Amino acid sequence: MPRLNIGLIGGGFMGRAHTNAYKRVSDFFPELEYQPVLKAVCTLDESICRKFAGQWGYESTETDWHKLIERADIDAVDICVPNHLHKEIALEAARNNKIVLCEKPLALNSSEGAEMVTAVEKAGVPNMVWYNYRRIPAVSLAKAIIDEGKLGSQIYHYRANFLQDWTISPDVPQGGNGTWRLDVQAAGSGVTGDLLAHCIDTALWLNGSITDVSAMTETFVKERLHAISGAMQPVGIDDACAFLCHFANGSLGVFESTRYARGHKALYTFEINGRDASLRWDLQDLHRMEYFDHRDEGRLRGWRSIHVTDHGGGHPYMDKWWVPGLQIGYEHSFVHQLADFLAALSKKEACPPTFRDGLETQKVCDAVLTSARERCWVKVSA
Ligand code: SOE
Repeated sequence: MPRLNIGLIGGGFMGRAHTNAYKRVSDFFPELEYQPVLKAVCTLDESICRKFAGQWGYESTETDWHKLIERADIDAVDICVPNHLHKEIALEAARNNKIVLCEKPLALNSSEGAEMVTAVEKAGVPNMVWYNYRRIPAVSLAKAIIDEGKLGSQIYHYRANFLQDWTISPDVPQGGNGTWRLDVQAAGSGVTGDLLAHCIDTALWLNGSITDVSAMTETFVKERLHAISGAMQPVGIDDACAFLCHFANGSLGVFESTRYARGHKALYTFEINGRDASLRWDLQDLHRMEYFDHRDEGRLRGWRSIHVTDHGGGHPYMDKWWVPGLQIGYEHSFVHQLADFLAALSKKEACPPTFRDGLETQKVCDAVLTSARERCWVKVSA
């Protein structure tokens, strides 16, 4: 079985989620030709790096990502560091002919994203962005249902939310481990790039391209202590963002995201309404897809709650896990995405979302932020 030597850069939450996928994928997808090997992990702090390597089973450590990329025994570079480092690492990895896997969002903005697309495409290296929610079985099922045209000849509405509440306290610092998402230099934006990017990626996949947007953003806490500089600094990220949009298929979109919705930890929901049917999904009930079909007999017509765990019923990915009725979770979405990537690699095919797909999401994020700043409708750049 060919081995695929992984070099992971970053040892945080996403580093763990991806590593779990590398460890699990061959057990549950034994038919895959490529087997990931945890070759090296890289973080700046040597003791953290060693601890991570020991806990997760990486063979070696590096504290300089340039060195990791230059190593001849690394086949794939996985970028799990704050957003402002994605571009530089991806460009160097592509120059060194490595496969490049990048945590979302692809970049700080679409001009950086475009450079990254050029780099991987010029080098001809396989690439993918970790928009993992596509591979939750209920979301993949939604995609199949939509592609079969079951919602009807016209789609009217797409709405999505991603709500959290973890930054309400003004004592949460910006910058540093875990809180770099509040530092505009490291993150590029706030909820737009962190949370709405997920909603946008799923929406583009399920409902096609977005043509123009009208957005508003707010920064509720204006100053925060910076964990690295130790100084109070203005906050440059958006704490909340909502936008309206038009899709190319004629439907209307409404998106909302915030880290100030008290009581919500990670409420990601979407709903699509078509001429004949609607469907909706909720991350906190992630194994269910809700479906309403107006063509059902009137007396029995109503919302169905489909428990997406039955591979006999054709539910995506579920044949890989347990017996029908037993559910899986968040971490499995990464295993599925990796399995799809490895299968595509064997066939020498691209596995979406590629960097090019990630760039489309980035362009919508850019248009959203411009619209909020300029208080007007903005076209998404071609
Ligand atoms: C932020 O809290 C966060 O961890 C995002 O960065 C992830 O992409 C999202 O899946 C969950 O929330």
